[in-house]
Amino acid sequence: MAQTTETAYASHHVNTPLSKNEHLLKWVEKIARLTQPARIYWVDGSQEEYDRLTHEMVDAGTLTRLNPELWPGCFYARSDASDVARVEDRTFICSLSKDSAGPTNNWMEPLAMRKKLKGLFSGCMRGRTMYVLAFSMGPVGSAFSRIGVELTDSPYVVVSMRIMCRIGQAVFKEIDKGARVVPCVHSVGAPLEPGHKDVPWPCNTEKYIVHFPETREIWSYGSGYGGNALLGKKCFALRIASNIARDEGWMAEHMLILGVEDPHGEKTYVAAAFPSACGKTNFAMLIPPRGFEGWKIWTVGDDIAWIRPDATGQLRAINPEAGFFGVAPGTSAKTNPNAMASLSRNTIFTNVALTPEGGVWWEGMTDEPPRECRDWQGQRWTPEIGRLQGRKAAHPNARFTAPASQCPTIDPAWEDPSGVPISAFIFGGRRATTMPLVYQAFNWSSGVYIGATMGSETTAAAAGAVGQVRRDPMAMLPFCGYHMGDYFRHWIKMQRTLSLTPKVFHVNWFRKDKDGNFLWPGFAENMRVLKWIVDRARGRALGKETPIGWVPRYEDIHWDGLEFSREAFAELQHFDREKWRKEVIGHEELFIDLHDHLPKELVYERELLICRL
Ligand code: SAT
Ligand code: MN
Repeated sequence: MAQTTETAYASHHVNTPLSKNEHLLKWVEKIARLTQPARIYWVDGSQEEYDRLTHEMVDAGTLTRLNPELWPGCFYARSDASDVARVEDRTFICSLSKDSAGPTNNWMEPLAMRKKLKGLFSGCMRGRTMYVLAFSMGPVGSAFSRIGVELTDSPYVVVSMRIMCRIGQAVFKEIDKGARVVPCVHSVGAPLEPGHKDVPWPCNTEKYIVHFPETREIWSYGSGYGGNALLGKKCFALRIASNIARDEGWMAEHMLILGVEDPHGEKTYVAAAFPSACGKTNFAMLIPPRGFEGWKIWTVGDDIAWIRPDATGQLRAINPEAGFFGVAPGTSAKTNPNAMASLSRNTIFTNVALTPEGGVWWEGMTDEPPRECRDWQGQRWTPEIGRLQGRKAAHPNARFTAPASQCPTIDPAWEDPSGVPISAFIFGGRRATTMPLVYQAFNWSSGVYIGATMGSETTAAAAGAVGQVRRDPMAMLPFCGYHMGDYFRHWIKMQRTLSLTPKVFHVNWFRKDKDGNFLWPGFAENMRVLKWIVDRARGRALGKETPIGWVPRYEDIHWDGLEFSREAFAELQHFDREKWRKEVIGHEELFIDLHDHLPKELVYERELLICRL
């Protein structure tokens, strides 16, 4: 009987399909029969279409147009209070065997999950439009790039994806030429019954973010926010792409990419992995401080890197994205002027505060808060209310969605289809103790060990407790789409395909003294660390050997323009044997979980580290 109702159902086609690909057309029909949207619309990606969709969302109350004098082309959205971050405990890797997903991923047997999804998605788009959104991760036509089609009932997702990746006509053309497609189905899980009024941010308390790595499929239900819903980002470019990359011999990493240009015009590119909300965007857009006249940082990407060896064995990286989905709180003209310029127009803000002039504000944006505003939940907020009730105006995971092309330091090669050459990898976490400002791995396998055992304090980017140190290997704990032990093995193996091995570093901008004050000023001053890294990568700076790796001596850092004493530097770099013993025990806990897939190189590295301690 269910069969009859499904087949009897017909959605109204708003426009003619933009692709002739039979598989795609059939799949769209199939998902429409399952989800029963009122309308099907093929997204062409044009400006007119964007204008129309945003206009409709303003009418529906999902978006507020910001004051065009102050914020040209900008919109503001408030999410449901229950839908504000990625939901890691609702994220699943449904590989055929549980062992392929490994102990760090939630797993469910694929058939059982498909049954579950069938129930959830049955009729879930009723009353809504299903958008057929083709997107390319990476420049359209690049050999690096990969294509997906997201079927979604959220126009907010459509307009956000238009900023975050390449979408529409040009991508359908690639599909018609025969490009492989990763099918992605997304629903906010809130069917609209006839006569019912919609809410500004439809979503469902039940959430499922599901990946089928073998068949390269993504199904997302119940959330409209960020990485849960913009499926090109974490779901495709990291969880599914990490599987593709392992099979094809490349790497999909949670890394920013930047280029350092020295006063002679020589450019060195590095890729850096920090967990969500640990300053990747700030680092990627760094402006060199006083004392670094003639130096320049170029931004290639702020979140994801796809990296592969070229024909000569040199690693090259692209940024598969086309926009920044950055954390708003803490972003200011002081901390990140390039981000502020990037988000000054054509940007969608979510869960920041709305000022009476029709502008946006968030904690840390200005020294002086606005006298009055509406907070991220639409409540009246004043600095006094904030103080008395301990309420923030912006949600800590409030975001801006801004076109990368608007970044003043965007690298001229950021869309180069063959990517940029990578000379160094940097790993970093948010650590109050133990970890020095910077150290360099002895070699590739000790570098992989450092990345694999990385720890960081949790942030508001994921739902759950904030501020606890957890192991976050390569900043990929929430994003690796297969067994973490196999992922380490893949890292180890990558070196065999290279003629030039990138140098590996670990940084920590967040070390504190015993009174809880940060020991390092961070932000632009991180340039000093970056210069040492580049100099080391090019084999022209000295360092000192320690049990954990190579460290700069005080005189190896370029201090012009900053007063920073030898003593302060010594405290920042201090190697505390007791703390490191505890640290290594922390590594062991992760390794116990992964033991039967752990490459022996990492076991040996751990032994060597213990011997040196
Ligand atoms: O996953 S999101 O895209 O929502 C942001 C992040 O956690 O890095
Ligand atoms: Mn991220």
